[in-house]
Amino acid sequence: MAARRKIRLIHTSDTHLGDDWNPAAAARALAAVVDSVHTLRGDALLIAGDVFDNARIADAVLEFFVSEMARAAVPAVILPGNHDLYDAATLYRRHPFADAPDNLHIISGARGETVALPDLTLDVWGRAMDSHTPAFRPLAGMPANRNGRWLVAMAHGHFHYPDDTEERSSPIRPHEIAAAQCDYIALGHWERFEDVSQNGVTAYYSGSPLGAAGARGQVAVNVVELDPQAAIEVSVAQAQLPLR
Ligand SMILES: [Mn+2]
Repeated sequence: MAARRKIRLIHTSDTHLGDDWNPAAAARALAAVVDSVHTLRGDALLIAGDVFDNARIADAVLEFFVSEMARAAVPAVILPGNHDLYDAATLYRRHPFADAPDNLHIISGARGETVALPDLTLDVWGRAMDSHTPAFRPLAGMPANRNGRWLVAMAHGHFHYPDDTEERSSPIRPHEIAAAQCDYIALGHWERFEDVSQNGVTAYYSGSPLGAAGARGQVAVNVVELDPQAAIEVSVAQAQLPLR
């Protein structure tokens, strides 16, 4: 059984690159997130869906993203969301991704896929969204075995509070978080930072880099510390960083 290392993850979501309203702002925010990986000495970057705003975006946006992931240098794990579905027409199979650097990992399995990062003693699991419907359950089928490594799940969907009776697409239920056999759940789909941990299972929305920031001219990311020696093995803090 591999000894788990102390590692630090940078978690964000909903960067919406190529959005029609303010594409320059979205690009600057992504660049600031990549800067944060260096500034905060992150060991890996997780982007939990809606990386891109829509499937019509230009190749130049995809090329920008791929080059930023290369600049991140650490492993970057990407989970498709409802704005950037992994379906038959997915943008993730367009040609800019053919030249993607080795550190870029795109979860593409709609029934669940694990990205193994043995150098970090880390497995990252997620289900790539192929359709945004009530039947798509982002946490269904999470593996229970941890083979001694950290297990982090990524999920893009709507958390239903216990008193929330509305039926929404890509639902995430409290009992599913409570029953999860993982160390952290990196959530995306909401613009705001939110702690939705249940029964000792740590689960947070990061919010979008700009939407979760406390002030103009800043971005916010989640900093996830995984430390096997600490009294609390998993801790999450929000870091605010300047836009360039
Ligand atoms: Mn979404």
